[in-house]
Amino acid sequence: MTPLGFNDLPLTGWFPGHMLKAGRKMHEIAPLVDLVVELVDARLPLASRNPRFREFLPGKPAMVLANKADLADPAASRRWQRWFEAQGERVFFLDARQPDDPDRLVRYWERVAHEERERRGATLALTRPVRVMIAGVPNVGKSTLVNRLCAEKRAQVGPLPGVTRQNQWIRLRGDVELLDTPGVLWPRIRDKEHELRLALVGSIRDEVIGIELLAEFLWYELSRQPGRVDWSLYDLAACPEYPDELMAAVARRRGLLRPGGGIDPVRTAHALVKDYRDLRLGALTFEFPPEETTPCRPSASL
Ligand SMILES: Nc1nc2c(ncn2[C@@H]2O[C@H](COP(=O)(O)OP(=O)(O)OP(=O)(O)O)[C@@H](O)[C@H]2O)c(=O)[nH]1
Ligand SMILES: [Mg+2]
Repeated sequence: MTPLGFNDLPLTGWFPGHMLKAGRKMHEIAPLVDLVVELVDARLPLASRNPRFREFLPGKPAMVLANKADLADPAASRRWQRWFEAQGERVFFLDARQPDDPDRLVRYWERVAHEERERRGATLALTRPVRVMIAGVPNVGKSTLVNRLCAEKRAQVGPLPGVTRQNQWIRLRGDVELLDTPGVLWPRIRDKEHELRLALVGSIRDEVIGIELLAEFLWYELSRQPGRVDWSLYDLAACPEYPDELMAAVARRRGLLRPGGGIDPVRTAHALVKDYRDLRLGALTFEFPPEETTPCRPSASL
């Protein structure tokens, strides 16, 4: 009998009611917006892309911002940049907490919105503010970006998915309005590994998955690119062959051994996941570009 793999486990089907409502609202509001900016997680640039956004928002000019680039492997991000460009998509990698040149981003959005107006035959400049919808899966950094681009902090931010519950328009200086939207997943995730990756990057709550399973999956991901991980954190020279060995090393290092030598499995799992999220194990990307495809149209430069 072959051992069970992660994909043999059932999906949780986590799709809280507020996401259904938020998706409908995005669809309703789409006619009012000039441009859709979709935030994805730089560590999972395709797997964190909600395929339904393009159905909700057909025909809208769009750009992809791959956020949390500080947590991703820079070489992998460069490969992704080339891949998106080859698809003719506008993409920009950033750390929303400190974007390099926020004004440049806003000026670029204005330009795209005006070009779109011209393309549709409008001869006059926009007579109302440029409206930009910020969309993306939960916890990807939408509200953080909105706050960075806005002089005063307006949008609520937090480390768990599901912080923003309603659409909120925020006026920037100049003539741009941003719409911060709640994070929206889609009802049918591809498979268990996909769901677990979304959980690792924080788009699905840990308790929905179970912290011990999440920690075991993290070991699996670390074992797939052992050369990029800082194993010295747990006094290890290399990736342990089995997840239990990693857990034992984490428990030893974090003082989570029980009298008699056993480990506290739940606290150890939390410690490992937290070390990863706090960037103590290294900057890692969990998804790599599919095979190179033929370019279809050139992407606009920022
Ligand atoms: N390291 C890192 N952390 C970030 C970045 N952007 C946002 N964060 C953090 O990610 C967490 C989620 O940020 P939010 O802005 O609340 O995310 P959101 O997409 O609005 O989340 P929901 O409203 O729940 O959908 C917060 O703890 C932020 O500080 C980034 O570029 N790098
Ligand atoms: Mg938010």
